[in-house]
Amino acid sequence: MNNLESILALTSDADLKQISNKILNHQRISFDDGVILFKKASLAFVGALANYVREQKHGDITYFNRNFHIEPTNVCVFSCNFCSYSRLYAHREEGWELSIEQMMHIVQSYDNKPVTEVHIVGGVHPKLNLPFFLELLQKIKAHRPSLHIKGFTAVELDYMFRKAKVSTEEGLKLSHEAGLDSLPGGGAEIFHPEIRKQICEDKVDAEGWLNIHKTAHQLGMHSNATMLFGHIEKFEHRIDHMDRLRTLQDETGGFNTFIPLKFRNKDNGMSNIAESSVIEDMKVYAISRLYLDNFPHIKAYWPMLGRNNAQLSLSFGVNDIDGTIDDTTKIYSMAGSEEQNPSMNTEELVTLIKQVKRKPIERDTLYNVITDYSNVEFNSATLN
Ligand code: V47
Ligand code: SF4
Repeated sequence: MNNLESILALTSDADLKQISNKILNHQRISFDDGVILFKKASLAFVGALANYVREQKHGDITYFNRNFHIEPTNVCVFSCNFCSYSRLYAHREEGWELSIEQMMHIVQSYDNKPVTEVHIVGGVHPKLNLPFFLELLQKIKAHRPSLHIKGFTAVELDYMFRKAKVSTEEGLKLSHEAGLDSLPGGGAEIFHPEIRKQICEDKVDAEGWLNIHKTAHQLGMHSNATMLFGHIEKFEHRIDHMDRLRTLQDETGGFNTFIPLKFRNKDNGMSNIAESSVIEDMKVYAISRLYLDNFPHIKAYWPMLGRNNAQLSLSFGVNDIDGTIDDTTKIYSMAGSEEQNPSMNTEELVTLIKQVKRKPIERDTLYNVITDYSNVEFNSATLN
C-alpha cells in the first residue's frame, strides 16, 4: 500500500470515501463535497489527496520567479477592515505617493539584474488616475520591453476606469496597449456579499471583480486570483469563492494561479480576530488544489506565510512559491507577516525548495521555464 492508499484506508466515513473516489477517478468535486472536506476531513486526508493531484499535474516541480514590486502609493480611498493601509488616508502624514520618475528609478535599479517581472500594486489614491498609469506603463516598456508587467488589482482598475469614464473593455485595452501584460490576483478577498459587506464594503463587488478578469482574459491577458481567508468567513464562503472562480475559469481559461492569503491581524480593524492555525492554512491550500481542478497552479505567497510554512505547503497541493521579491512590501509587513522585509535570492529559494525534495524551476510570469535548478549546486547554500 502506498502512502495515499494507507491514508485513505483509514477513513470509514462514506462521504469522504466517495469524495476521494471522485478525485482518484479525475472527476470534479461538488460544492457540498468541498464543504464536507473542510468540516470532516483530517489534514492528513486532504493533504494526501492534494499531493496526489499536485504530483499528477506537476510531479515534483516547484516554480518560482524573479520579480520585484512597486507600490505607487499606500494612500487609499477605501477602508477595508483587514487592511493596515486604510488608516493612512486619515493619517496622511504617514502616506507616500511615488512620481513616475521615482518609479522609473526603481525599474532602472534592476537594469543589470535578471528579473523577468515587475508586480505593481498599491492603494487606490484619489488623485492617481488612468493617464498617469498609462504613462508609467509606456515608460517601463520603452525602458525594458522584455519585462513582464503584472499590475493593478481589479480594485485599482475599477476605480481608475470609473474615474476616467471608460468602460472596462476600453480601459483594459488602453492599459494592455500601453504595456500591461497581466493582472495580479488581489482585491478578491471573499466574494460572498454576506462577508464582503463586513470586511470591504466600499470597493468593487464580486461581479465587478470577476468581470474585470473575464474581460482581461477575453483580450488575451492572463491573471491570478486570491482569497483572503481565516477571519470571519465560514467554510461555505470559501467554497463559494472558489466556485465562482472555477466557473469563470471554465469559460475563459485565463487564470494561471490561485493564491490563498492568510489573514494577518496586526494593526488593522480586525485585530481582535485570532489568526488561523498552520493546520487550517494547510487545509485551505489542499482543498483549493482539490476544488480548483481547472487552475493550473496553486501558489503560497511566502512573505505572508513565512519560509517554513511555505516549505510545508509544498506537500499540501502548492506548486509555486512566488518570487525573489526584493523590496519592502509594506502591505504585508504592516499586517504582521512573518517577513518584515521580504527578500530571498535565487540561491535561498532554490535551497528552500530542495530541502523538501522538490524540483526548483525558475519560470516567467506565464510559466515558461527559464532555468531548471535541479542539478545546480550552490557552494554556500544555507538556510536558517
Ligand atoms: O487583496 C491586505 C491582502 C492583497 C491583509 O497575483 C492581506 O501574484 C492578509 O493580491 N492579511 C494584495 N492579507 C496582494 C495580492 C498578491 C500578493 C502576491 C501575489 C499576487 C499575485 C497577488 O493583500 C489584498 C488583500 O487580500 N491583504 N491586508 C492582511 N491583513
Ligand atoms: Fe485599499 Fe487595498 Fe487596503 Fe482595501 S486592501 S484599504 S483597497 S489598499
